[in-house]
Amino acid sequence: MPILDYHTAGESHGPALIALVQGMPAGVTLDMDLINGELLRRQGGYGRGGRQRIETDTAEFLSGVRNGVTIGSPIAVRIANRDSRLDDGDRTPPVYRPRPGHADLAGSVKWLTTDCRGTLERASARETAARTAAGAIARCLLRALDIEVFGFVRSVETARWDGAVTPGDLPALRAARDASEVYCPDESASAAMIQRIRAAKENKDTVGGLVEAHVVNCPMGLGSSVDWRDKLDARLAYAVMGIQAFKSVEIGLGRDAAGLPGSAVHDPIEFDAQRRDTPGLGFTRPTNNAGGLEGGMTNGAPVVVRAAMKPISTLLRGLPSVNLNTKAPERSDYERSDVCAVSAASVVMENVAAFEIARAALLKFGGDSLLETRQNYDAFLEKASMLPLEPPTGAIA
Ligand code: EPS
Repeated sequence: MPILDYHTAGESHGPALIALVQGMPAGVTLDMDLINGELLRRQGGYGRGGRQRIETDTAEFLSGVRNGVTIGSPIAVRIANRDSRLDDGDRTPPVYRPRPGHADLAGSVKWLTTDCRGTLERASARETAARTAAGAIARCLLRALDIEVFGFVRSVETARWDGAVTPGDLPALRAARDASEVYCPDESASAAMIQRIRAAKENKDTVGGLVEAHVVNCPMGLGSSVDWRDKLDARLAYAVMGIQAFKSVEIGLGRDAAGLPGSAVHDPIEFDAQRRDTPGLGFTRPTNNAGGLEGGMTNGAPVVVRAAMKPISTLLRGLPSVNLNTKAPERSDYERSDVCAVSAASVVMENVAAFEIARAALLKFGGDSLLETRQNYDAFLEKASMLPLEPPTGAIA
C-alpha cells in the first residue's frame, strides 16, 4: 500500500484544479459537508478580491470513492474554475513586468520566456483549494481516530491576538472564529485586524500575518526520531512552508525558545492516573512550549504550528520593476488580487497540517481498511498503557 501522499494540478485560470490523494485506507466515510465547508471557508475572509465572487469551490470526486466511502484506490478530486480563460489572450494577456515578491521573475527566466503568465498561473494561491481538499479528506480519517484540528488567524500586520488555545475551549473558540470576518477567535483583535486591512486597501497596499493550527488528541509516538525524513516537525514545516507566500514556520514556542534558558523552555513531565485512558496515557505537561513535538514525535500534547504569510505581492499601485522585453524600469503589472488572504491561509494551513498528521498516523498504524487502522491504534494504546511490559520490548523471552 502506498504511503499517504497527494499531488495537485491545475492553473488559476485553467478549467479546473485537481487533487490526487493516494494511500487512503478503505472504509473512510468522506464528510462532504466538512470538505466543501473547508473549501468555502478558504474562499472567505475580509480582504479577499473579486475572484471569490465568481467561484463556488466544490469537490467533485472522480475516483476512489463509492457511496461516499473510500475504497482504497487513488482519490481524484476536481474543483472547477468558473473563471476559466487561460487561452483567451485578450482576457488573460502576457505579463512582462514581474511583481517583486511573486514567482514571476525567477519563473520566467527558469522557463526561458519573458511572459510571466505560465509561472504565475501555477504559482497562484488558487492552487491551495486543491491542497485544502486533500487535507479535508485526510481529516475524515483523523476524525475516525478522534483527532481534531483547529486553525485560526493569530495576527494581521501589527494587530495581534495573544489569547491561549486549550483543548477544552475548542468548541467555544471555533464558534468565535467562525463568527469573525478574519477567522480570529477574539472580537476586539478581529476588529483591529479588519482595520489594518482596510487601511492597506485605502493605501493601495497589502498586508500579511500569522496563522496557527492546533491538532488535539494525537497519540504519542507519531513521527520518528530515527530518520530526519520522518521527523513530524520536519514534515509539518516542509508541508506548511510549501503554501504560497509563507515565509516562516514555527512549532510551539518557536524562535522565542532561542532567547530563554532551558528551565523556562522544557515542559515538565507529570503523571495523572485519572487520565490514564486518554491518548496521553496519563502523562501530562503543565506547559506546551514544545508544541506537542519532542524528538520529531508527538508527545500527547496538542501539536501547535504557527506560520507567517508575507503580504500579497500584487499591489494596486505596483512596485518598482523592469520590463522583461525592454529591460526599462517600469512599475509591476497589476492583476486583480486580494489585499489580505491571511484568513484563507489559516484554512489552508489547518488542512495541510492535518494531512501530515494523517500520514504519520498511517505510517504508525497502517491498515488497508479503516477497521484495521483503528484496531492497530487501539492495540497500541492498550500496550502503551500497560508499560512496563514484561518481558521488556526487545528482550528474548
Ligand atoms: C492570485 C491572484 C488572484 C487571487 C488568487 C491568487 O486571482 P485572480 O488573478 O483570478 O484574481 O484571487 O487566489 C485565488 C484565486 C484563490 O482561489 O485563492 C495570485 O496571483 O496568486
